[in-house]
Amino acid sequence: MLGLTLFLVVLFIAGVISTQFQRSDTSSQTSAATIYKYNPQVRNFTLYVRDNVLKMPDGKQVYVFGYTNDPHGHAQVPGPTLVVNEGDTVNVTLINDKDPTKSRYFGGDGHTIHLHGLDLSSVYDGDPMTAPPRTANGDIITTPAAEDSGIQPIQGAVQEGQHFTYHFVANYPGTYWYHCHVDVQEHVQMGMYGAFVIQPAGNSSRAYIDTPTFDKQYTFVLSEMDSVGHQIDHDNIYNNGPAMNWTHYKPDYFLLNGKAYPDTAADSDDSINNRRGQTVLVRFVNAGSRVRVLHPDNLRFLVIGTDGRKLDQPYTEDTLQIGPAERYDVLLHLDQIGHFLLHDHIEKISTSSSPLPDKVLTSINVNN
Ligand SMILES: [Cu+2]
Repeated sequence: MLGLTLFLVVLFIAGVISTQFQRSDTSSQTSAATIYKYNPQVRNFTLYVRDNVLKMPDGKQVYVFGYTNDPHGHAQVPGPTLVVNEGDTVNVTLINDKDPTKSRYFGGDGHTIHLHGLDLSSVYDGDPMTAPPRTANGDIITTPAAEDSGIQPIQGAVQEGQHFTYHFVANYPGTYWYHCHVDVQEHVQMGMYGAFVIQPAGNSSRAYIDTPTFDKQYTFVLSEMDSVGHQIDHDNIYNNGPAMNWTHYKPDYFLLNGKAYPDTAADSDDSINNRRGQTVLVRFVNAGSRVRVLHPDNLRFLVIGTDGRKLDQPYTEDTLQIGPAERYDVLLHLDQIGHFLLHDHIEKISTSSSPLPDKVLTSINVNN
């Protein structure tokens, strides 16, 4: 009799718990819908072009030019990560007030911003070959009558003294990137790139509205640099030396967010430092021109999105291949305490100056 009573009590408790789980599920669905009611904002960004000298861990100095949001600062490599929410109206203004490609020998190349993956019209696509004519204020000339009215149309790159605003609505959550589209091989290699992130409307703890939540997110922009090529390019612009032949590009520094290991490990934005049980989102952007094959020691990537779109079927991988210009959104569940390293498994990818070809990009530290 006692056994039967206990059995009935257990059944009753199980029933209550299961009802509560169902209620909890229902309420979480309701709150997700509530959160989704987000009032889109207008987001304005301004980027300038400047130069800089990056210091590598071995002391080598590499000349770069790239974007910055600080008119009084140096180039940031990568450029600032621009973050908006789904549905936002976005204006990105490029002000070319001090072109680092202009010198006593050259008039300057000019620059643009190509928003890779956002599929904008040719007006805002940043390709100087296809951009329609515009006025000195950056207004697009749409009718022949405007040209007849004496306005001198401007085409191609945004030259020194000019500015242009790229305008669009952020339609799809995901990870994108931007880069200059003038003399692409040279300008991108010299540092003109950055990440562009669209978060799902009203939900900054998920990469997409219905993918698992994360505790912290990281944006890891991968690139490489040919330090000799950068010096040749600098000497070409400023000393009228021979031009760099970029088909001879031979990178000797492999970077994550513009830094080589171990400098990445010393920065909390460029290395993963979290507690056991937490989940982190990593948005990988390959802004370089080499395929990368990444492996996080003792951990597995859950790939949930790529190239600005959610995957219908997420998949698990312990080795992730990322081609040039590709982006991958991955979740890493940190289920064991320890110090792990994020490696590249391609043999040639090692910083030439390091004593051993360890191919490490950054560290992952999981604490209690
Ligand atoms: Cu440029």
